Amino acid sequence: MLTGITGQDGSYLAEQLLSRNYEVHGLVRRTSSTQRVRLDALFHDSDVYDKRLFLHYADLDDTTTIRRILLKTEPDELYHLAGQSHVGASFEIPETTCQFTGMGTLKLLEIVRDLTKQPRFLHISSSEIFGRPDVAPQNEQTAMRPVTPYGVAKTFATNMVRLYRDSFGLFACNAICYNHESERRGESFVTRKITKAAAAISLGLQDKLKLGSLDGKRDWGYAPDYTDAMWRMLQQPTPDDYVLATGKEHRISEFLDAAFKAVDLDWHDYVEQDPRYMRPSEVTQLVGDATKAQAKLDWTATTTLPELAERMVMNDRKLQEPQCVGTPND
Ligand code: G4F
Repeated sequence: MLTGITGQDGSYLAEQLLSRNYEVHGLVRRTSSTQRVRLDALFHDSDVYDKRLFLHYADLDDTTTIRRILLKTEPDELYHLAGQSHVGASFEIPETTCQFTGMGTLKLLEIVRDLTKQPRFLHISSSEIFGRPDVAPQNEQTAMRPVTPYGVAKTFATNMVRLYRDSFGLFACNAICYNHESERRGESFVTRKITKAAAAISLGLQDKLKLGSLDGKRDWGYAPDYTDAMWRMLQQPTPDDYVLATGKEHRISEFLDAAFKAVDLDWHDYVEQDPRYMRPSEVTQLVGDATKAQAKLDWTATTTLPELAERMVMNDRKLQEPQCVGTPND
């Protein structure tokens, strides 16, 4: 059972589980019906949809419906990936962020606690819990010092998962994920915004790219690697928390370099700063130490930043080419 099955991580995890012969169930919001594009291939595969992949309608705060679905489907594993995940937006909608990202997790844990057959539970936590840490790189023991509403909500949820594991004996794990991107990344996150713009500019469909602060550095990996680690976490003999990261910190300008280089352009000619995309506060020095995941899960993030950027730009060119009339860069 997956919450957030229509998102980037949910869609990759669903594919990986299906390829491992799982029967996969996903919770979807009624309003997310137009957001199923990432599941399109599975949805239109008559051997998969409604045979090995099942979707159920339930909002994260609809505990009665979720309880009913869990009682009926009796999942072995429950991957909780849903929530308001945009850090910038969390400053605009802190209550909604805490309601879904924080309380949504607690409500699920409460339901699982009452089930006779309890599934193994995975919560997708975030490097945002570390906020402005004293140490770099961070590991599972690093103190949580969030500085964004999203980070505060994730800290609450992460601690609740630990509490339900320690106090109520749930097989509950936190995947403490650093930034992970892909061709399926939402278009408002900085990497996808950049790759989509680089592709559009190279096709003559866009002139400028407006961004917020370029001072940030991130530890950026490739999303399917991270969902694979999530599955590995639930196959362990005991529940635990794991940092999932590449261990490499890059500036936003390095991602810009790689993305625009993939289409033979120089980003300095196109990028403008726009205060609308600046945040009231920013995390710093977020870079993860995934030694434990490597040792216990036999997992490492392998995709490099230039590979990731190029892959995303080429995919965005393919998606936008049909809109392009005439020769690119005429
Ligand atoms: O792409 P971002 O929005 O990612 P952010 O804030 O690091 O959060 C992502 O990663 C977290 C860790 O895994 C997740 F928990 C979270 O759910 C999400 O997936 O922003 C990255 C950086 C920031 O410093 C931001 O200020 O890019 C900077 N930035 C500059 N211009 C921009 C923009 N970010 C966005 N979204 N849009 C801009 O125009």
